[in-house]
Amino acid sequence: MRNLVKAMAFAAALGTGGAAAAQDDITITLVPGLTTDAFYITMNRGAQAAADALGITVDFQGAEEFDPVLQTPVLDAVIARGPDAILIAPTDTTQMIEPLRRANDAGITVLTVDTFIDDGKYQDGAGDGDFPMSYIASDNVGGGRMAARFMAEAIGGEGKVYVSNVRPGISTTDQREEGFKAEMAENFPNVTVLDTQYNENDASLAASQFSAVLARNPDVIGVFGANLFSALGAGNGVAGAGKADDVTVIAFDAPQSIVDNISSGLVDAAIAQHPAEIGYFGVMAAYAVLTGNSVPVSIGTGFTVINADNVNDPEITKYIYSE
Ligand code: T6T
Repeated sequence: MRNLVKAMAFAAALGTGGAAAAQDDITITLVPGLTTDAFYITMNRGAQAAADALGITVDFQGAEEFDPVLQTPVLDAVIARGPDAILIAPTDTTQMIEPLRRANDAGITVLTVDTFIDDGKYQDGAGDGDFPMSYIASDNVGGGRMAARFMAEAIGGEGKVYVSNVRPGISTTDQREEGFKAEMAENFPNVTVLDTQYNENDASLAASQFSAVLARNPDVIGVFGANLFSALGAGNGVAGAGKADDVTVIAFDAPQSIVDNISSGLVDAAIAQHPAEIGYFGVMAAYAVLTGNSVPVSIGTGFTVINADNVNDPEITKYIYSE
């Protein structure tokens, strides 16, 4: 197996004082959900910081849209180049299992960041997608629950809200919706969660969906945008309908555009993930595996909530995603 050979070569190099040469030889490819999303650009920044610290090479190869049909050929090209490890945000829980198995079968160490395949519980002997070594990500169910609590508080614990989401089959956004609905059902029985609107990561579609929901439900008072594009579109839709004062928008993700919407009062709160942390610890975990160390099967990263009270605090603004 390629990884074992690498680990043995590395161990041998350590013994002869040649660690730097062996480290230089390690290559990891980070495959994001899509390349043009500030979330993954920030994740790559963290990954590069870890690569610099370790003296290894991490490259960034992805598709321009969040789509398993587009991610698969990118992944196949990466497999053909044969990095030591692939850190990937798989764009579908089931459709990316077989493409990733090809990487694993080629002897490439696979770890997933942000999203997972199968049930996300790796190395437990169960399921088709058990082979990745670790999953490094936010607690997305917990983040969805946080969003529900902020929403419920902002709307006084009652009224109609909905989730603007990407599409079913994406682990992160599915889990955020699950957490949001579970929290409302358990603790806020007077909040009605209307049907989810799926926008395919298209902020314009998410904006027009707000108008359609408003036409059917003139008393809608809240939207949870379950990722960057959903939240941006929901905010634009609310603004376009002249409802900024009446409708609460809770955003998942924190690019500058969402933060600007917090400053203007359009968005009430953003749950910022820590994508740089995901990239940093993803690379560190891959490196640990490649050098013969064991790693946790799951590594949880944090959140920072941004709202009008803290939006100018430098300790908070450092979590705004890079554009
Ligand atoms: O919310 C992030 C990421 O966590 C999710 O998996 C897909 O959407 C984003 O990249 C934001 O656009």
